Amino acid sequence: MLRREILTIAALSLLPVVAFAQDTVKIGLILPMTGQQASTGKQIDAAVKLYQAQHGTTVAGKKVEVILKDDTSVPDVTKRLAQELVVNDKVAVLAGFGITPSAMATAPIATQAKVPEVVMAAGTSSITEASPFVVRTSFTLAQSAVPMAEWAVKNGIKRVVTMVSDYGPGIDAEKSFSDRFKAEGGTIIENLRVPMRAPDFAPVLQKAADTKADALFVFVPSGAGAQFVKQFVERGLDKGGMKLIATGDVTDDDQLAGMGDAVVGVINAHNYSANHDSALNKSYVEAFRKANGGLRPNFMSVGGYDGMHLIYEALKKTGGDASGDKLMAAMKGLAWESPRGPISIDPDTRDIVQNIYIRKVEKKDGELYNVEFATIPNVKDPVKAAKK
Ligand code: VNL
Repeated sequence: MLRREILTIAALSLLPVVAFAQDTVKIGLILPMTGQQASTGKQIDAAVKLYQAQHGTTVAGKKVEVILKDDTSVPDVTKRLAQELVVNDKVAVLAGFGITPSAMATAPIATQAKVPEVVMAAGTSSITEASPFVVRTSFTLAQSAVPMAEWAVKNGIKRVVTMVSDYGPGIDAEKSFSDRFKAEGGTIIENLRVPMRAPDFAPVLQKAADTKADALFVFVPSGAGAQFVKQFVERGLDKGGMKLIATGDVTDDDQLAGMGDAVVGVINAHNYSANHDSALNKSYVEAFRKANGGLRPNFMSVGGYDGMHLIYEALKKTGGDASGDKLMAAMKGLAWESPRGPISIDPDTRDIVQNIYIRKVEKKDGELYNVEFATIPNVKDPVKAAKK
């Protein structure tokens, strides 16, 4: 073959690739699909797939393609994957992020590449401040911990010991709970922490028991709740008179059904329960279970589902223009009904505004659920609100 012919063939074969690239909006979805946070990856991946099955894969004339990568919840891996997705795959959006360190490691890439980073799981307040391209559809820990502290004070709990996972979201939960509890007249006896990776709760649980506090306030990340409850029960703490109160990460729908009767009556605060009473949530839970062998959706799943909704609605607003600046502008202020209730993106902080529910673990039709009994509407991240 002549050199010129080869070149022509090569050039022609490139054409459809170029056209395809322009008509396709790629989302790089980075999740922990294996390792300690695998349940979070599984829930979000399933929710993203459900969203596309229900809403189609074309928006504003563009095909939306999701590229899933497993970061095993190791932040250096998250960062490398984010770089590859931006440089090689030319993704228009980075999404997912099972834990705070992964979201943080990606923020400089989002800034440099001007690619929106949609945080669907991680909950440390400061993540949205790490880049103007970060937007969050999950939650912050202070959103749950502050209402939990207020409920505790109003319900006669006077002396509390806290126990959290020793990293970003745990430190936010500890501080926001303790500050509000003290401001309302309560006493914090001790702030205990456990390692985030492979935690053994036994030694801290012993310390907590020794304080003879009225209540133990706990945050552990999604996926660690069952192990915590097991050790809580093994130490006999469920019968010791010290109440257990928590953020809803502990009584996670993903694991709650297997936690046993020891958690019946546990009061906790959070943004989502599979038992949330709305028509939209009922159909969401049913569709999610049907598509995933009966799996119950948890709060991580709605972070993924709503993250997809945010991207789809932003693309509609820009008429399919997926440039980072335009997408970010379109995302600010969007409001919609989620399976968890009404939510919006705060245009000033790019963080989620949502209802927080006070719930009690109860048995319904033989299964454990977080049953909502009080609603604090439209909660903005209290950490950012306090800085203003
Ligand atoms: C984080 C926060 C992760 C809350 C969680 O589960 C959670 C985080 C994996 O920011 O790392 O329930």
